[in-house]
Amino acid sequence: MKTADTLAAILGLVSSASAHYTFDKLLINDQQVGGDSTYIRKHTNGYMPIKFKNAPDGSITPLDADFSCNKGATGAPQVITVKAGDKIGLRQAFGANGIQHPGPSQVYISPVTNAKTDSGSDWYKIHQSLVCREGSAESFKTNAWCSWDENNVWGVIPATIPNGQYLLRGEHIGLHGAHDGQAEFYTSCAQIEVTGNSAASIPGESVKFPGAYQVADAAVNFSVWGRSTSYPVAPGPDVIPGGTIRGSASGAGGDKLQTVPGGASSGSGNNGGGSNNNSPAPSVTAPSATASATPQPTPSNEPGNGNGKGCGRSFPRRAAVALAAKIDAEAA
Ligand SMILES: [Cu+2]
Repeated sequence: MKTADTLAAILGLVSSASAHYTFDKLLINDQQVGGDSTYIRKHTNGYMPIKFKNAPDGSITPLDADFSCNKGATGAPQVITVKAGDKIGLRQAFGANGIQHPGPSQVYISPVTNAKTDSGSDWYKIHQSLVCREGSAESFKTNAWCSWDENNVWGVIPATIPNGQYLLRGEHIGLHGAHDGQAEFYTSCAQIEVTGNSAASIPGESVKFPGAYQVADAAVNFSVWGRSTSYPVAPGPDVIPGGTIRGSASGAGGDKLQTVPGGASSGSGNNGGGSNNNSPAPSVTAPSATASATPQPTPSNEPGNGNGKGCGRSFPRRAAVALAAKIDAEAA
């Protein structure tokens, strides 16, 4: 690779990594409800990412007990009432400048007795966001991902879960450093109460946080810096029946939302989209996130992760130029 190309890649990495984020505002059907941290639990990790390796000073790893709702999370004052088909989003704090890290988003729920005080135990994935724009290896580093530049992580309340209180955990994983074991995890928990459903139990597989993600998982060691145009893996468990998958592994089919078949539906008798005009129209097509899996090509030239602490610290262009030259010298 020419130094200029390597430099472009590094600067792309740095700029795409310059804004860390966290989530503190709740959106219901794209409208904010409450203020900062009214329904979303405050934590003490600021906008710093959670990482397996080289976690920023003061942050945690995905193996830490606090990985469920982020470091030091404490109960929020209110619980929001929602129903099947509601689109629920966790919006960025600090100006909501958009997610500019390539990678998937997940939404999990854990049933609790008291959403203001309980910490959750069994977590079910109700939404998975993948790739929405089929394209090049270049766009796979940026806006091929559904969540690119969006200011919130969102999912849809399934019709297949019982009424009651839950913690709802939104998460985005930045993969720009994942080739070096430095995937970045951003997560916060909202407090919800589901009403109007008739399901007696939650379908599908549950996981624990910590525990759902391990350091060697393919989904969090995936390189976006090679020739890959597909993400044939997803972090954690399958989305439960009645949950939703946005996009696909390769982006083929575009930005579409698919409802995972199965599960007992609620009294309203559909897949969760019927009760709200604003909710995306679900389809009954089976998800294809893993169906089109292809082996990941071995990257020929991967830039390092800058300063070794991941992104978000100052990384002057001069240093990028020096690093680009060094990478090319080593590759030559
Ligand atoms: Cu970052």
